[in-house]
Amino acid sequence: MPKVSFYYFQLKSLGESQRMLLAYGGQEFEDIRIEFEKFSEFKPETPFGQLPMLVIDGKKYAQSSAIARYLGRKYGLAGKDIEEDFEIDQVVDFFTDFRLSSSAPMYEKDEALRAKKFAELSETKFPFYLQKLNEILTKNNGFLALGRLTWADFVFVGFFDCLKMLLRMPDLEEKYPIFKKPIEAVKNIPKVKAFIDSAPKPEV
Ligand SMILES: N[C@@H](CCC(=O)N[C@@H](CS)C(=O)NCC(=O)O)C(=O)O
Repeated sequence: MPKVSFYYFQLKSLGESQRMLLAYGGQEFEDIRIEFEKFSEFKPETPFGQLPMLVIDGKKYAQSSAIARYLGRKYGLAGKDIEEDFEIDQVVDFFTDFRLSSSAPMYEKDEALRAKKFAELSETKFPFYLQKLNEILTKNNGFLALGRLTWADFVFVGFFDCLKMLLRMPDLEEKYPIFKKPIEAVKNIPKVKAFIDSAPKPEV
């Protein structure tokens, strides 16, 4: 078995999907959580100056979606042909658009501007993304793509708590009950559940 280390912060956010995928694949890995205060020292050690980073037998890889896609392929959670992969990729890219839109206000330093941006997005963009996700999950039998479990579900589930915080919607899955389906599907896989139960539990 290769020696695998996964580096991220003490957050779920962009790193939890890959941790859960590694657990799903039965891959032993060092789960390294860098302290925010120490990251500036560590930054030059990463391929693009950011985390997450996956290290396999000393070789470094970055970009959360690329890592999740790689692990999904490795552990049988990808498409059966390139058209099916296309379907998974498009939904993950769509979810990335939503993720970036939801985090946009956070980068606004001025508090009044941050509130304004959040209010605008809440009116113009978030309802569209949420409705579309609801449609996608309904069409796919409670999964993100292909009507079955794929690595896209891990991406969604890994970021979900962060999404709720960014949207300021702690009851998101009550408003959209079908969102519970991929969460239950992923978190109840025995190897994933064992990882979650034993891992640190950051809120988002
Ligand atoms: N496109 C990258 C974005 C990664 C990213 O934004 N990482 C943040 C944490 S969530 C980070 O490393 N921030 C520290 C910094 O940029 O200095 C990915 O998907 O992996």
